[in-house]
This record gives sequence, structure tokens and C-alpha cells, in this order.
Amino acid sequence: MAGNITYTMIKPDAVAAGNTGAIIKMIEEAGFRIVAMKMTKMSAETAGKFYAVHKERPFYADLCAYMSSGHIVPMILEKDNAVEDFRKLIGATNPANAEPGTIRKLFAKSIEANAIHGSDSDENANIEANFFFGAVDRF
Ligand code: FUP
Repeated sequence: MAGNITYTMIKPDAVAAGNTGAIIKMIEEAGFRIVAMKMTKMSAETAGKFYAVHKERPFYADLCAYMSSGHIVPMILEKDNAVEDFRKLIGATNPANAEPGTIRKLFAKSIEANAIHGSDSDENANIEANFFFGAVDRF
């Protein structure tokens, strides 16, 4: 059965551009309930841990530098079929390939500075939510 939470973070490019509010509005209008949220900044070391799965990829160092370059807004979102529905709302990793009307099509600057993250599985949604918010009562 598809899970009902996903993890997201609005990335430094979108926060710096003043698009936090517009993106949160799209998320809520699409039927997601925000059950945890904060404004914070990652160190390069923390970004490295979050993206450890990509550590052999050529873009890893740049990605960690970028993700620690400014404020981010991590959130846990609740909705039926949350992971899949949220991936549809944000669009493809590369905004050039994202569907019209998706968050990345509207707000992303590049494949790296792509405005927003969305977990790719229920398992990763739980891991990522706990990475930022801990295994605490969050509802
Ligand atoms: P996504 O699941 O859509 O966030 O994409 P991936 O897990 O494949 O990649 C994670 C992040 O790495 C992306 F959000 C942006 C960055 N990335 C690059 O900078 N260059 C690439 O070629 C691919 C991904």
C-alpha cells in the first residue's frame, strides 16, 4: 500500500529568489498537509550525508556545495499516495524536461538548482523525514 507521507525541502535557489510562499501555496492547493516544517541551513558535511547515495556521481561535490549555500525549508507532507503524487507535482529533475505547471518548471533554474526535493520511495521518505526531524511525534 502506498504510504501517506513524503519528505520535501525547498532548495536554496528558490528560497533566495523569494519563492518559498508561492511553492508552499502550490503544495497546499494540491492537497498536501504540512505536518512538520522549518527554515534552516545545512553544512556541506550534512548535505554530504543527506546525498550520500550519490557520492560516486560526478555532480556530488557541486551538489553538496550548492545545497549548503543558503537557507532551505524542509517539510514532511501528508496525503494519500504522497510520494508519487508529490513527484508529479514537482516534475522532472531537469526543469528542461519538467511538465508545464510543475514546481520545477515554474521555479527551477537548472538541473542542480532545481527548486525542490521530493522523496523517491516510501522508505526514503521515512529516512529523510527522520534525518531532518528525528523520530519524534510530529503530528
Ligand atoms: P530527484 O530525485 O529528481 O531529486 O533527482 P536525483 O535523486 O536523481 O538527484 C538528486 C539531486 O542531484 C537533484 F535534485 C539535483 C542533483 N543532480 C545534479 O546536480 N546533476 C545531475 O546530473 C543529476 C542530479
